[in-house]
Amino acid sequence: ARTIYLKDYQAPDYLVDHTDLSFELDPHATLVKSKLKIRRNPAVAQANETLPPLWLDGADLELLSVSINGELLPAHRYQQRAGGLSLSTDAPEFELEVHTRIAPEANTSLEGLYLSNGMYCTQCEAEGFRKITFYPDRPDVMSVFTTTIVAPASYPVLLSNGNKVDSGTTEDGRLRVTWEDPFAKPSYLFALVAGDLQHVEDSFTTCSGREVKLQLFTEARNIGKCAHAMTSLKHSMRWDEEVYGREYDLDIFMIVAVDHFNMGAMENKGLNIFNSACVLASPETATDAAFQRIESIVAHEYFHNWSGNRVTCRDWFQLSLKEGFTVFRDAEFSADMNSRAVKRIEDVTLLRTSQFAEDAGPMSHPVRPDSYMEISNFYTLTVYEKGAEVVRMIHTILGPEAFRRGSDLYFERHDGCAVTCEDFVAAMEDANGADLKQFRRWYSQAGTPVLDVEDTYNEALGEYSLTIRQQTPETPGQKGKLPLHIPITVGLLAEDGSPLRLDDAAGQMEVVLHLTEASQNFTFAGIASRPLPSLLRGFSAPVKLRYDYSSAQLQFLMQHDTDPFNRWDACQRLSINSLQTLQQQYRSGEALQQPAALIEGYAAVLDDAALDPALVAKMLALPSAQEIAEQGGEIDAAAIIAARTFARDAIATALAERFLTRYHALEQHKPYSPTAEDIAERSLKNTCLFYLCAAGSADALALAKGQFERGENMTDTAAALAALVEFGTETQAEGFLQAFYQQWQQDTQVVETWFGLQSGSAKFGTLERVQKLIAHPAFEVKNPNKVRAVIAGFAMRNFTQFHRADGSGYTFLADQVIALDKLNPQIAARLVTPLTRWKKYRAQESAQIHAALQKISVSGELSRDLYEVVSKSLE
Ligand code: B3K
Ligand code: ZN
Repeated sequence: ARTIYLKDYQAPDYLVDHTDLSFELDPHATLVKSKLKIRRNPAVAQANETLPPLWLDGADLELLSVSINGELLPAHRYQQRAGGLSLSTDAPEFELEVHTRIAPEANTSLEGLYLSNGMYCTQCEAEGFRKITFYPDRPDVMSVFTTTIVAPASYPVLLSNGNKVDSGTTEDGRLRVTWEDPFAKPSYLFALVAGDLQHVEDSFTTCSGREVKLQLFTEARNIGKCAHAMTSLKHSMRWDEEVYGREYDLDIFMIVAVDHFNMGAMENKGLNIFNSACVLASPETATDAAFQRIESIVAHEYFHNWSGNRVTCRDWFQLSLKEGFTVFRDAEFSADMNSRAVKRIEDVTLLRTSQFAEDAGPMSHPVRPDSYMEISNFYTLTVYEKGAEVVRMIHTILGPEAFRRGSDLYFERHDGCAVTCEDFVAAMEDANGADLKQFRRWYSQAGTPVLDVEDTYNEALGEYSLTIRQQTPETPGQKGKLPLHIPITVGLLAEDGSPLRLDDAAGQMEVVLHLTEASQNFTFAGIASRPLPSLLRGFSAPVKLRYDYSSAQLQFLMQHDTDPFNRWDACQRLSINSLQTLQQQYRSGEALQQPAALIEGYAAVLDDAALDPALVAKMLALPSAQEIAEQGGEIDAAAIIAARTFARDAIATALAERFLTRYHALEQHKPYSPTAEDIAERSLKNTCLFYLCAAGSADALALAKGQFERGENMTDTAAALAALVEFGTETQAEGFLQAFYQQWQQDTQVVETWFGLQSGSAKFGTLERVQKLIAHPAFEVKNPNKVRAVIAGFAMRNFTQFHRADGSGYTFLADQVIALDKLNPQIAARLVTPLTRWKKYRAQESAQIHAALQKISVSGELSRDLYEVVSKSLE
């Protein structure tokens, strides 16, 4: 496969001013007619030049005809090549008409035009439009689109971008609708939907008083699950006006839910398409986590209307321009709507667990990659989550008002344009006279920086100093890393736990230190006694920070830090330290010792009545096995599992009474509501239930059984079921799972939850069971949600069973990936991720994982997606 480089970027030879599409829908033979008004790009044209050929991307298309200015083009004027069509032109401006035929029914890649439960839908980002028609399928070609859809009467809802301008019936009785999108857009934002759909409708009055119609379309059976997404949409629209001054621009905004979708959702102009799992919810069928995910994804896609659509990317290397910024925007939105600390904790956990692993693995790449084989492989945690951290650091460095000035300038300068990450940073600088020269390295340098912090206190001078060193490890293709500009938010705690006023920060309680050198000293004056530092508050930079805290100091921070994030983080450090000690004991064959400091810390957290229950629940959750594995050193799966299980059971036994008291105190006697407060209570209550069941008493299992049977809402039901599956007998587990399935088998989303509960269970989710799930009638290999629930549930969320010593989990995953690659390359390339980390494991596992990867590599011809990941991982 060919590698594409950022350094080779060239502006397009031709522009498309207008795109007129017409579709005659048919599962096997959809006719697509495209009329393009094309003109030579003046930015690259030379005087008296010979016109270059026009290149149109195309894949899996049957070409029927090509005409220019109404005349059929003779065959010698164009050449069909792998990947597209090249045609010679004799004028700098012309109208091109291309007719093609496609087969949506046969499209299992879920890219381009495809069918989901019989409804037509599209996914064009990044390069799916070329599976619909021949086109300059690159984001720097922006065009106004008109779309006509013709379909049988059994498809009464026909949607595309923009405003509906015409509709009628054809002579042969088919329905015909025409849509016009007045905003020029790249082809990746095109969308079409056709189906027998119901919708709910609402409206939103914008800040300038315009009325926008809001519609959410689903299959009839799901019509009762739209309310939460609609509320989330209205909140997002208001928030973007208030926080960023961004108003919606069309008269209508539509969302469609589809069951078969590779990602979470897609921000097509005026017509967002969502994975049904990321938009549909009711209290009976969706967990709190799903409610919150929906709120944030609805916001994310809506926010793209400005950060992505009005201002888009010049090329796909700039993907983080829209994704990093939009993730930052949606994270701030969720923080404003719910608990800021909890949202931050969740995001940082994802970053530390998965993005750090990506950055330390064979696919490691900068936030703005330099090269790729397949762009679909670069919709990564690095581009999204680390990209959002980079934007957050700019926000921290400049401050909120300056950041807003920067974003205003960015939108004003580049509205209607396709631009680069550099343009974003330049706007932030220019609006504020700021200097982000060194900061730019965050975009080009891969790897997670490691900070080492040491401190000294000079009693005579009343001075406290921090020495901070930074170092970024080498990553594939990048040696000799340069120092980054890293904002480090710091506070100091006095001996009695009170926060110290910092002279250098104008009497504030915290200060942002700007680390720019490889090693730097920061001194605080006027400090009367040795303080305890609270470092990297709010996780002010995406780094690993090392400071040698004692257990006592961590417990002190857990109680006294004024930064809630750092209170949680101190607890995390305490847990990680205890788990590492336990791992050492396991490896040297010693008996595992009671993790006393951890139990003491947890007890204090449970006893602190003033602490937000949401924070308590987060603090009491042991780091996942995956997160423990990320701590560095060789990964010993058996030791991690032994340590974590031992710690869990020790905590469960030692604190059983507290868990029971808290459980009962938190029982809710009110209707379900997805507010932050109620979610917090449920999450702590269910954490207590989980520990109670882990301690193994019959009483605890009876509590879980009661909660399961009451079935008050899916959050509580699923939590009780998870505990019963993990800690009940196998026969009991079977019974409860059976009952649950009987009740919910008609509901796809709940069935996905049911699958995930089993495949992810350390005890129940054995390979044998997972194989049975794959054979279950409700499993669909062509539905990514099902594949994610069962196969990724096992390979990515079931550390215990996946890493079984005989290596069978690895071979199983390899076989699944090989099979899936034939149907859906994007999903196959994502699913293979756990195998790419083989170098990090102990010799035996490492050899087994490597063998599984080899098996894929020699299995036959791989898609470009899978080939890129596998070949880079074997290097
Ligand atoms: N922009 C889409 C991503 C689509 C990627 C497809 N390979 C979703 C989002 O980030 O909003
Ligand atoms: Zn996005």
